[in-house]
Amino acid sequence: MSDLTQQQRDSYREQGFLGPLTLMSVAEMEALRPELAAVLDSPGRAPAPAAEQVEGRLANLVAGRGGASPVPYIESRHLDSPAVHRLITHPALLAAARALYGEDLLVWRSTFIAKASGGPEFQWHQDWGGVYAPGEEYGLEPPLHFTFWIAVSDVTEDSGCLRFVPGTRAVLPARPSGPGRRATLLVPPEHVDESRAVSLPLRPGQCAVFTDRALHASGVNTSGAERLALAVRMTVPAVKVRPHFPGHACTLVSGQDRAGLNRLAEPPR
Ligand SMILES: O=C(O)CCC(=O)C(=O)O
Repeated sequence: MSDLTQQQRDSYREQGFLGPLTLMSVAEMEALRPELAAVLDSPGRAPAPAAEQVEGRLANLVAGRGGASPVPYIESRHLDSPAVHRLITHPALLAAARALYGEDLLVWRSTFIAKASGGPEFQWHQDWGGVYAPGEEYGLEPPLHFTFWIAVSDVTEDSGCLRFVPGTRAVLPARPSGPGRRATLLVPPEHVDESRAVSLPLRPGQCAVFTDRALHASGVNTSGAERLALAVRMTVPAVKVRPHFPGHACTLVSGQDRAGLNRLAEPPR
């Protein structure tokens, strides 16, 4: 994949998401898998959150860790793992990101999302505002971010692929999924026209890119195998990012940081 076509760029602006985009072959991603599995077996820099913060989305991500917080294992591993850093700076990903947002680009977060066999659905939501508690500021000023969601395993209808309602650009009403301070904000069914929803299955090594207002969900994993993805959260240097754990820093992945608003991380060795 090189730069995107004008039609792909227009479609992204119109629909709020684009994919599948192919970063590498299935064989190449499968060859990377043992290295990524080793990363997921050891903790990185992000500390486990306080108990009252392990709600909603995070609770869904507790897969096979005996109830221990998954956060140190899945959160922003590009800060300590060269293999994950190579993924977030993959030339094809960056070419697509530049075609959509210009030369200067930051990764402010990445998260491995392991949906275990039998793992639950993610209900309809927008990433806009969903990272922090209702009433709390978003953490990005101004609030602009977009996600490259990379399939590490096969991501099929059965394993709970992403689904989108195309063309959602408005910020929709949302309710917290539960009582926790950091519960995911979910869009209630009356604001979701499921009849228009489209599924986006991905082969290992493919990705989708979506905006922070893209209305998306994913189904229960009935495939019998773990569904593994890496969600790469990006923005531009003109956005001030609130550090979300001690030692957090942004990573400049393309161009220059002419704004100087954020602490920048060196690539891991
Ligand atoms: O991995 C999933 O099933 C949902 C992911 C998602 O909602 C996101 O990355 O914003």
